[in-house]
Amino acid sequence: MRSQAVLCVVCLCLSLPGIVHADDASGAAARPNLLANGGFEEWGTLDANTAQREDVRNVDLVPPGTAPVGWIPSRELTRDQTRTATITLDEETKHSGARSVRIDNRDMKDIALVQYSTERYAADPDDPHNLRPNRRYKVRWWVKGENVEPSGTGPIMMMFYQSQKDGEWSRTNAYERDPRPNGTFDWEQRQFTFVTDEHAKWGAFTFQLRWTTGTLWYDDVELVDLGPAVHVETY
Ligand SMILES: [Ca+2]
Repeated sequence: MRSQAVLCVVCLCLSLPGIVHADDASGAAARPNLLANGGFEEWGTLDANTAQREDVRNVDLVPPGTAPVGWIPSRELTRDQTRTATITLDEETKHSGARSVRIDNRDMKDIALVQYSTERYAADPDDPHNLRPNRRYKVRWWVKGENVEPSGTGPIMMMFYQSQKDGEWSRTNAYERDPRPNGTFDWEQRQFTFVTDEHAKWGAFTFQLRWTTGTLWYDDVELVDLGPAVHVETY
């Protein structure tokens, strides 16, 4: 009886269209990655405008003056402007390909690495990297840690998307869920999903060591469009 009951449950799950999760490993793997250089294989010199930003200059970059293409390093500004955080091209520790990005933080100031889905506030309607309205997205990535010591919110992947309605912009945040990375651990994949509203235009994706010391490596970051969002109305 018990095996029959289990079989029936399995059949029920397989027969319900709503139960077929398009965001499982096989489904998501077939979808294009909307983030550029998620494998951190391409590195280049920062453009002059970005390199001059004070929050960017506050990060030690290895090799000097370079960053993963498409990503912007940023360091919380401090009164003493002491550089105690490093973003490094790592060719020894990587999840796939030849490279990863390594972030070291030696005090409680924030350090971040951010990618915008498209040119901010200048979204071209035809830009395939724009976030589209009323869609369900998944962001996932691989991370490895060494001596990660959170104090507060811990290291996170944070994204936000911007919506524009009647000329006004509004921001919606989504975060990696607990438990967040802690201690020393080997490569693991983490992920979350989010749904855009009807006015969504573009988004930003940020790895951030917030009130946290230690070393984190990131690789194979993906953003995939899982399809139309399903809105449920209650009467
Ligand atoms: Ca890589």
